[in-house]
Amino acid sequence: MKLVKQQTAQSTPLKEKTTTAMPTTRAKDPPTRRAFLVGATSVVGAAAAHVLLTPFLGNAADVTDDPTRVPGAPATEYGQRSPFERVRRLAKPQRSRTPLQALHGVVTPSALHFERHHNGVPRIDPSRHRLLVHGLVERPLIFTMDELKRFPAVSRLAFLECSGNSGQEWKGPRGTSAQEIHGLTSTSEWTGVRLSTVLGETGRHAEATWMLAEGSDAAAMTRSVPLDRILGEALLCYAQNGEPLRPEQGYPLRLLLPGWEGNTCIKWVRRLKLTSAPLMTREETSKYTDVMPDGTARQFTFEMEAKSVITSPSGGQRLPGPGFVEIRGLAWSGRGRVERVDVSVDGGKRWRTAALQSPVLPKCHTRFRTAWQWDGREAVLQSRCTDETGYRQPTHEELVAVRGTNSYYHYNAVQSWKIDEDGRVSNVQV
Ligand SMILES: Nc1nc2c(c(=O)[nH]1)N[C@H]1C(S)=C(S)[C@@H](COP(=O)(O)O)O[C@H]1N2
Ligand SMILES: [Mo]
Repeated sequence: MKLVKQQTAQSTPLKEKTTTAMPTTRAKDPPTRRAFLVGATSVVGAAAAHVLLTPFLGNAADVTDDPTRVPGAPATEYGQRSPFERVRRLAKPQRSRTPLQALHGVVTPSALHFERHHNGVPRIDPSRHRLLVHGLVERPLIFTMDELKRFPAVSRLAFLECSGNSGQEWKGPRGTSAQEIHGLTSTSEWTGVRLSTVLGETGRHAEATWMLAEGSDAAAMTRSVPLDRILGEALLCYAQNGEPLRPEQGYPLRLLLPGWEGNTCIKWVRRLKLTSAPLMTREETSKYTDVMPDGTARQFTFEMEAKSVITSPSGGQRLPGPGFVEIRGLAWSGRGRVERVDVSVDGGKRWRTAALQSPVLPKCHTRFRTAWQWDGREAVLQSRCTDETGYRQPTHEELVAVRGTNSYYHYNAVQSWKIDEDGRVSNVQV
């Protein structure tokens, strides 16, 4: 096949200064810090030698009783959080989970975005990364990252959820915390070029109805997606929350199909092939299909349906005592906006409508809150999301009635948190 190098209006592609070097320059730049630390009265002698070896903000023990009496830390090149904050992902080699119960608002800090990879996070030099677009196109093309960044860009907030999220709950209340059960979903602001813009360059044959996307990780993960259903919103992203994608999220380039199961959002994407039919790869046959009660399998179940979870109070937490509690949580739908979230404190007998934090964006985590006076007695907290299509999040019983328990993916039932008289919160199914 003849590959034509991509050329746009001007022949010299815009050059950007590469910023691939790790920000390790602080180690070679001690004078400012030394001057500062010598001036700090509490840091002298042997302690100073120790402190000079660690970034100032990285050591909670260095905190003084009265911060108004010592100069503060100098400016830094790349920030880090307070040493008092310890919230972390729950990480296993092939996945890590977002600590939903510890977050505020709707944006997931990039360092806490969940990860799912089938064979590790590759290290990719963006200057050598290429995207090949071929198959049923008029002009097969290869794009560099600079060329992709030169196209008109778009940014949007969107959640990304693994279809295996909460999957252990099919078999009963298995997980303990919101993070452990539901932590394979996160929200970022994503920036990139529309897939439709790129396909505008390559052209497309009339029979090109599907697209295969392939990653350049050791798993070389592939998925087929129906082209006309994704073209309106599909993005080839190179940025997340204002900076380049994290390696875990697909640096330097990933496909993002807002609202669709995470596995279709191929990371480290190197190849797009337009085809006339799905290619029936492993990830759409042996994996990512849903076995129904009669033993047949649903295939190509792309949309993540409406779901919600109360993140506070949630499993593993403990209420300090009776009185005011703000019930807080997240709701989302792969089919559009969250229309309403109802909350129950009596296991689903009575419901009240929670307040939604604006803006309520389509295919994006939405924060809900409602006030509650806990009387100190046992209670079961639930939230139930209704999306703009009118779809209402099912109870566990309703979901199992339709899907049986042969499935692993696409579990979106109402989460129940039981509060004991001593304030302890645990995972139950009612
Ligand atoms: N190339 C490649 N893309 C991939 C994967 C992978 O293993 N390799 N995992 C997929 C799965 S199963 C999910 S849920 C999402 C996870 O995206 P994240 O790690 O940015 O949260 O990436 C998808 N894209
Ligand atoms: Mo996934």
